Order: sequence, then structure tokens, then C-alpha cells
Amino acid sequence: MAVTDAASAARALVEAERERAARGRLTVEWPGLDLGTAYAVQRMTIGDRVRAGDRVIGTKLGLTSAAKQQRMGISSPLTAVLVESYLLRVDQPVPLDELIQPRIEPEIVFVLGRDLEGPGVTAAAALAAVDRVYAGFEIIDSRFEGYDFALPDVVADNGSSAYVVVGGNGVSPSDLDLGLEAVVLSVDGQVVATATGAAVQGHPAEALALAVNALAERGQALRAGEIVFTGGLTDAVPLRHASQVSAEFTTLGALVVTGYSAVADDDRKD
Ligand code: 0L1
Ligand code: MG
Repeated sequence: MAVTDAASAARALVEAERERAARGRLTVEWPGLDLGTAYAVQRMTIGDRVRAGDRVIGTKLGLTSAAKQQRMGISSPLTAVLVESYLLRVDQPVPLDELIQPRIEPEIVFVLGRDLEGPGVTAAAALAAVDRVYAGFEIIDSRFEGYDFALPDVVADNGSSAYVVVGGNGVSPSDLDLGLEAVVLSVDGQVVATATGAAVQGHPAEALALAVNALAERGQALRAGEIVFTGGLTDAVPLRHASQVSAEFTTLGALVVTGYSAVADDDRKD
């Protein structure tokens, strides 16, 4: 499918996801895809989901940590939309057969107690709007081969979103030091990465302020009850069948997920 405008870019991404077929960068095919247009493409694909019965439940930040920015070669954070169909229960295996090249990353997650609207929101004001803080996992799945994308590509692709998991024990933001909150990421019992909350923009509340101020530039705001994923604390790691990935947070508790594929790894399309 030739990509020449926002509508055809949105169709190409929806098709790549449906067919589980990663594609090349949109920005190579259509160099006119700038950041503003990429957010319009993102809105189009989310609009399709909502018209089909899905529901917007929040926002996620992407590329907020040095670990993620270095791996992706992109130095600007992004925002993307979280919809209800992304949510997995904590005990639900991740359905890998629906995905192309799944990776998983631990995140600090906020649930807002009141509306938050930019511009000019400070980290302190952002944190004051947070009701509870949770441990989270994001399962990402780029629709671009080998996660090879420029910023407009990944923005259009809704920040590589696929699934999210939110831990069960919410904590009041006043009951922990978010900058110092540590996470140990392990795969099948082997520690693969560690980080603290300071990894995301110096403090997760800075990431929240960044999100709400960026949304204001596009005429959007966050609402009470919405979930905000503040960005991968560590680099994301591949998620494989029967593999157990755990994130042990100092105060937020431990979260464990398992990948599940009905197809043996060697027979998978990727
Ligand atoms: O939390 C994140 O940094 C997700 C970034 C989304 C882009 C990607 O890593 O594919
Ligand atoms: Mg993420």
C-alpha cells in the first residue's frame, strides 16, 4: 500500500498490526510525514478503535529515559494513547501470537485523582493531581521492522503500543520517594537491568508534567481517573513464550508476567 498522506499512513499501520507484518519506515516512503501529521495519524488509528467499541483510558509517555532514547537513537519523548483493549490482568499470559516482535519494559504508573491541564504545569502541580502510583509493565510491539523508526514513525504507530499491565497495590504518592524508587528487571530469574524513578526525565512527576504540557499544545488534557504510563525505566527486553519477566520495585511491589504462544518459537512468523 502506497503511503502518501495521513489517511494512507493510518491504513498502513492498521494493516501491519492486523497482518502481523512489520513494514519499513513511513518517513522513507513519505518524507512529508512531520511530527504534527504523525500525531494526526495516531488520532486516526485510535479513532478507528473507539468507533469499533474501544475506550480511551489514559496516556503513555515514550522515550523518556536515556536507556530508551539511546537504544532507539531518538532524543525526544513522545505521547501516545492508552485504550482499554491494551489492558491485561496481572495474571494473564501475554498473547504473543497476536504480536510481531514483543518487548517488555517496567514503568511507574500514575492514576489521576483530578483533571490536569497544561500549559505551564510544574512537576509539583502534576504530582498533586496523582491519586495512586502503581508498578506497571508495558509490552511494546513496533509495526516497523526491527524497531527501526524515526520519531514521526513511532508517534504515528502510537508509540509501539500493544499491552499494559498495572500492578495491584496502589500507593499514595506521599508514601514513596518516586525519584529513588528502584526496580530490578529479571528474565527467568536472571537480573537484566536496574533503574530508579529518576531514569524518567529526572523524576516521574517531571514526565507527567511533560505529557500534560505536550498534550496542551494539541488542545488535549488529562482527566481524573486516567492512567499515565511514565515511560520505560530500563531498555525493553524481548518477551518469549514461557519466559517469566519480573519487575521488583522497592515500594510498589513485584509484578510478574509470562509470555504465551501456541506456536513454537521456531515456527513464529518473526
Ligand atoms: O516507554 C517507552 O519508552 C516506550 C517507547 C515506545 C517506542 C519504542 O520503544 O518502541
Ligand atoms: Mg513504555
